[in-house]
Amino acid sequence: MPTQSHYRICPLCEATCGLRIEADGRRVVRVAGDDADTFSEGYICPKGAALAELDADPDRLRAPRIREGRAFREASWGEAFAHIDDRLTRIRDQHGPNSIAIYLGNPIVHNIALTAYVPALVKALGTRNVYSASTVDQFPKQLASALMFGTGLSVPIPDIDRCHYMLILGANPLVSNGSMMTAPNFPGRLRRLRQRGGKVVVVDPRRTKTAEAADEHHFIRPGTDAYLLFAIVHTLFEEGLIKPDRLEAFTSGIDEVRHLAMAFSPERVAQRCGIPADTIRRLAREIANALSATVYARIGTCTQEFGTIANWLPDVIHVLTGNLDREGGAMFPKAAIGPGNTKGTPGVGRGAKVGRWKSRVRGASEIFGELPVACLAEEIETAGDDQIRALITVAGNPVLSTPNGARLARALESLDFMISLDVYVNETTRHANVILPGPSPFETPHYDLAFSQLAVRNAARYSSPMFSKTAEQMEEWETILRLVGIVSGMGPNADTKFLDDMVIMSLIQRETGEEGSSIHGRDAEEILAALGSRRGPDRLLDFMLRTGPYGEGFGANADGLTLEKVAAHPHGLDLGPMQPRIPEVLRTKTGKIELAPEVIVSDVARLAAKLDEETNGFVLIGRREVRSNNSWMHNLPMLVSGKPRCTLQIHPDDAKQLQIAAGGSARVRSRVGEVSIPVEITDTIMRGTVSAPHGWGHDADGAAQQIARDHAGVNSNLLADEMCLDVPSGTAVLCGIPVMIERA
Ligand SMILES: Nc1nc2c(c(=O)[nH]1)N[C@H]1C(S)=C(S)[C@@H](COP(=O)(O)OP(=O)(O)OC[C@H]3O[C@@H](n4cnc5c(=O)[nH]c(N)nc54)[C@H](O)[C@@H]3O)O[C@H]1N2
Ligand SMILES: Nc1nc2c(c(=O)[nH]1)N[C@H]1C(S)=C(S)[C@@H](COP(=O)(O)OP(=O)(O)OC[C@H]3O[C@@H](n4cnc5c(=O)[nH]c(N)nc54)[C@H](O)[C@@H]3O)O[C@H]1N2
Ligand code: SF4
Ligand SMILES: [Mo]
Repeated sequence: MPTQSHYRICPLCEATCGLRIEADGRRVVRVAGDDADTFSEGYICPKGAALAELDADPDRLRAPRIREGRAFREASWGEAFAHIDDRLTRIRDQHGPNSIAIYLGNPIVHNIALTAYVPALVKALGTRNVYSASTVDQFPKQLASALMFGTGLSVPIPDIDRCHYMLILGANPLVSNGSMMTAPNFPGRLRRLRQRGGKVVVVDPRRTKTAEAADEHHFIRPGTDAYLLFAIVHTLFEEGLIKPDRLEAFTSGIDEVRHLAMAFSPERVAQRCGIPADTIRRLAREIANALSATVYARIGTCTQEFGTIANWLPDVIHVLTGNLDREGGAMFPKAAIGPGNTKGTPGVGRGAKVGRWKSRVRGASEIFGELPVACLAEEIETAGDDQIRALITVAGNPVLSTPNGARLARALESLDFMISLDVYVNETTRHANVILPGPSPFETPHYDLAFSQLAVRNAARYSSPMFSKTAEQMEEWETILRLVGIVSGMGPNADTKFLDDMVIMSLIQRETGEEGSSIHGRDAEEILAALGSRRGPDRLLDFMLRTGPYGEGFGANADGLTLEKVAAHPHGLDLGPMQPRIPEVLRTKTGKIELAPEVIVSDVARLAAKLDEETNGFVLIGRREVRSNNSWMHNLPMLVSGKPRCTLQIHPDDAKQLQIAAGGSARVRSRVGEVSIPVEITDTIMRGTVSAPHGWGHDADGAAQQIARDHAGVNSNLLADEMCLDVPSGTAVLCGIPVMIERA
């Protein structure tokens, strides 16, 4: 029988590759890159190809589970929601809204049902205990962007397709396929950059695959990027290389930055970073003199002690060298689904508000409505008003992905009640009382709401479901709305159609009330009627596309986009390269680029105080592997075959000194934990630094992923210290953890 081809966007990582999926009835026989995709050019990685195994995985949950003792039994949806209603309502009535916490995991942003509906659940909960993977990930970048440009998604993106110089710090896009920079086929784009005479420089404590494909690589001591970047800024001022050009009129704080940078000359920071002063000066000159240049800093620079400063300075450099908002530099995308920086009055806005409340136990600052996930365990453990008694996890595995996983696992055991929306029984969800699974990615619509706002090229791409879900399954937006019903006091069987209408109506009303919107002043009921019979995420997408910057505007612009138009392009609708957007893109209160925001400026003292700190002993950093996706795809045979990947990389000289031989194991200890892990001796890592990937440690009792258990590895986050944060963003320090190492 001939197979049928389906075209879909891969929902696994930020690259958003177009896939061609061959299916024989309900069975997927092959997943390949879609050569006709306007954005990804046929590129695919092994994880995309493994989607077929994910779809077929017998361990993937298809119906709810309720825990009885240590074991789970399958349950009907009705029973699961009745159980949740009974327990959750009681906890909320007795202890108030803050007693229920929610943790939001990474796949939410890759799943349109969750992206679009989780905010309604967070709002209905009305809790201050909101946690997410963002505080073990990108919040430093988003905080810096929000303070400088006015919204957390106003992130300048490397214009990799046109740039002539790229400095990459703390990222390995040849393996990770890029993050906070949606650039499918990154290897091809990097190759073309070099073919047109451009230069690529990588700064990383490891000589990564990206470093090997670059023109130049420099080892850097973990956690010291802020010093290096400040020294580059210092050099720009000292050597008269400042030329913000047209940006000057739109920027405030240049003098303050000059003043701050004085303390960080290349000569002063060289020792601390492990990079010679003349190299730092040369990098500064190269950036300033390149035809166009971009500085791209990612997770290795975020999850470190000075993450916010290290993610602010690249944009400072962009502004000072005239590379912000110019072709080939770092530019602002304009997504088809309207980001905050296309809403309201062009050029001015409300700016960023952070620190509106503090965590109860440690007093850590609120950021973007959340508290640092590193605080979660103590908020569960510590008695008192507003102690967390119940937790909802949505698409997350914080026991493996957040610091001091052992403490968090103990805390989860002590909860009165826990619900997990997840497709596996894993190291976290095994603690849940109820697990509510979502359908397979092949059974859901897809649109990259978040990543089209971070993409190196503007595009709109929609995938309709390939298969219908089975009767025993529930679409995740309906699951979320049932939970909204429960926490809103409507009981376990709330009418999801009614709640869905409320969700869309609140969006419509916000838009009709917004000056500058294409439907400003229109009647909300009329707009609702015009949306027709679609429901769920599809209706929200249609509405957001129509009111977005390319939208049809409900009659305002007949040629504009609707969901129907986008869906008619299964290989994607290209909307062209990024265009200059300053000043229109700005949403700061002053209408200026805030080059020296107070929140960041006040953190520079903390950085300066540690400049001369003694650095001896080992530090641990992370890494990603091509065949791995954080913690959750280790149950797929294609991805775990071959040699073990959960190893501790160590330099040959260090191994020799510790008398650890190839094939041996090391015992690694930190302030909070200890693990034994097989070593991999390699000169691709700098001396004094060791690296272990996160997301492993699949041998916990009760976790039901048979293949992952056979390739368990160890949880590197047993070593990460929950007390060490990048202070402004509340982001955990996962790179540069002090450790002691001995032969096991
Ligand atoms: N294959 C695969 N791809 C993925 C994922 C995955 O798990 N596997 N996860 C996805 C997710 S959620 C994300 S957020 C992205 C992340 O994407 P990337 O940011 O590209 O992440 P990594 O590949 O971990 O690269 C981080 C690099 O930082 C380096 N590093 C560590 N400490 C420091 C430091 O102090 N300074 C500097 N300069 N470098 C440092 C590490 O050696 C490493 O090479 O990847 C996504 N893509
Ligand atoms: N040491 C160290 N720790 C790190 C990092 C690091 O570099 N070093 N990186 C951090 C980063 S960048 C990230 S993003 C986090 C990730 O941290 P988390 O988001 O907490 O963990 P994931 O491993 O992504 O787990 C995702 C969960 O979602 C489930 N899932 C997948 N698809 C769906 C779906 O469609 N619906 C539902 N309901 N569930 C689904 C999976 O089964 C899995 O349990 O880890 C962080 N932790
Ligand atoms: S690079 Fe990312 S989006 Fe592309 S196929 Fe691999 S996992 Fe999917
Ligand atoms: Mo991430």
